[in-house]
Amino acid sequence: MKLFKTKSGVVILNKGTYYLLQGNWDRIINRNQLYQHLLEEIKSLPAQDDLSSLIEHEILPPIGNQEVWAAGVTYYRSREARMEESKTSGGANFYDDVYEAERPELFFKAIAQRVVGHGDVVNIRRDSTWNVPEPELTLFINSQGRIEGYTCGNDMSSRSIEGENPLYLPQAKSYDRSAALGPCLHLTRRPISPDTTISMKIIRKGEVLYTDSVEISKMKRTHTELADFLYRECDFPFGCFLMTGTCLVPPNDFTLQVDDTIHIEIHRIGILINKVGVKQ
Ligand code: DO4
Ligand code: MG
Repeated sequence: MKLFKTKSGVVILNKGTYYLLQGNWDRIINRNQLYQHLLEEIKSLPAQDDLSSLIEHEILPPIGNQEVWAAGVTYYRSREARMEESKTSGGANFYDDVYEAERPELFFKAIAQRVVGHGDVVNIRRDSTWNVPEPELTLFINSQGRIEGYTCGNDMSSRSIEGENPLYLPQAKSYDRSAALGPCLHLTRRPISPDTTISMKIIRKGEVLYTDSVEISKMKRTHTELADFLYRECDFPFGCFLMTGTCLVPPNDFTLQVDDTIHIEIHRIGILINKVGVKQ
């Protein structure tokens, strides 16, 4: 089941049938057993004609008052890339240590105001020389700490700022339009399958400059382990989005440019497409 937040209400797509649900997004999504709950609720909603044009023209990021957090160095490829970029700063060992440690790296990524949705523009920083998208399976965890849904996430990152000094991580990661979520919130009866693939394509002037994909089973940690750590000492009254880390890192000579297009696809969830811009 997919939930699209739109300007006209929440479009639910279940087994090829569309429903339109009115109400507050935060209240709709913050329930235990959300998938089961909505399966019951749509029984009393009229099936609608094709609402794909509503999704196409009125889509919003699938977020309300939730915070967005992110996990780091959860895949070996990210550990490798971070160690490489930070070797001159002397920070390389931090990444090796956190990959092996019991406690994961979890960092605050964004409030909803800094998040964009499908079809919108993500920014690169004007004071950064090396910028990449990070395609990440993103969990929706409700206020009770239960993982209730999934979406595609882009953890836009400045590798030049992060590589200069690990203490600059918040500036490398968190700025206006530094996070994209969407296109929908995907709800499943059971936890997402480990053979789910994440793919990313970066297009410049019609040419595909980078394309790769990975299965989420390559991740070192489990989703519940990340969620449990995040909820240890934090309450999230509206629930929370948690990006689970990247495994896809373009080669070191690649940096994003304004007008590039980023496609992030997670099997069964959908495709999140964003153009790259810069603050005006
Ligand atoms: O430690 C730096 C950030 C790591 C990250 O964002 C990732 O692995 O996805
Ligand atoms: Mg990341």
